[in-house]
Amino acid sequence: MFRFFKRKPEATPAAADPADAVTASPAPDIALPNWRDRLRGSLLGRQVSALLSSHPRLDDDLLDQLETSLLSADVGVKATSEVLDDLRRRMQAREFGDVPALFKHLRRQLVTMLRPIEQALEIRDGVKPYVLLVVGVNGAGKTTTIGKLAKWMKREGLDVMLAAGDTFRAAAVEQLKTWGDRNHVPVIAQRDGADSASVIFDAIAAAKSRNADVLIADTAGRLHTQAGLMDELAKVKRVMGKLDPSAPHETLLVIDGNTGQNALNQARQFHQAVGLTGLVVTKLDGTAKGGVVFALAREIGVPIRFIGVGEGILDLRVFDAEEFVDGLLPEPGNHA
Ligand SMILES: Nc1nc2c(ncn2[C@@H]2O[C@H](COP(=O)(O)OP(=O)(O)OP(=O)(O)O)[C@@H](O)[C@H]2O)c(=O)[nH]1
Ligand SMILES: [Mg+2]
Repeated sequence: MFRFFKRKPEATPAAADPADAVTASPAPDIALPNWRDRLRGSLLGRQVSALLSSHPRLDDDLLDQLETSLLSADVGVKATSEVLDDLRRRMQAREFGDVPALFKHLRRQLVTMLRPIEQALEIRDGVKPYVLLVVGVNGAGKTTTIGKLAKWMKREGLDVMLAAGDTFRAAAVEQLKTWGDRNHVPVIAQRDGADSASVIFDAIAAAKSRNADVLIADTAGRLHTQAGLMDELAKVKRVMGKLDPSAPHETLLVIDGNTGQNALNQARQFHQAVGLTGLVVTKLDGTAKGGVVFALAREIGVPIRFIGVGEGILDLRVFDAEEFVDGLLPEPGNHA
């Protein structure tokens, strides 16, 4: 009855199709050889791992430095103080024999914090088309994420269509069409400057008549503080509901992992405006700090469906709490 978009990583990459040639990494349902390295390169990963190897003694100084690392990597005050209070208490009770034991516990704490928001996207079989509305601030990675998702869904055997709901930025329609071409999926678009709600309405109608499984709607980037533009999103949702009262079935907020604590404000405002059902945190590769995922888990509570770990069509991972912490902070003794 349900289709879960979560798979165990497989050992062997599947045969590449020509579109894959543009990226260096294998598909999201396959273990990326380097995606953990990309996470580990984050500020949180680097600082905490360095602390582990440089600080031999269990003392207050270690905890102070850990606290600074967590805060500077965007873990946020709430999540950081919870972690530190617990570690301090356990250290005083002499629960840890050495520094690696403390770090092992830290990893467990972090996984526990992320567990509640680890919920894979489900595409219900009986719902056709299953409509995803993708929203977020400018440049967060919405259109790229849609391209990656379309790729993935196609691999799962789903019939996918895209709606070019970003009618604001001149090149936006072309950008989505490029992703459509690479994935061999149709893109429903109108002229520049058309009304976003009407494009998406037409696209749902087209997806219904073609009996498509999934429709993913792109939208223009907007600041969460721009009330008029946030109202426009609410209108998009209302108009979608006219064709299918249960649509959108998933409202995804795409957040740039480098946004810092502002990510919390974005999530709150978008949630209030359109009722989010899932998050995608992008750009966790490269220079990301990495900690914002914990702040989102602790303070927003909306499931993180996917993480983006690169610009390529295949650089998307289903969010998995254990896998994420593993990637970020390799187990003591497991430092590559
Ligand atoms: N490194 C990295 N770059 C990413 C990732 N996701 C997206 N990008 C890049 O971020 C930039 C913006 O991506 P878009 O997909 O155009 O962002 P958008 O939210 O659609 O932007 P607007 O439509 O202008 O609001 C592009 O250069 C993407 O290649 C990611 O996971 N990692
Ligand atoms: Mg875009």
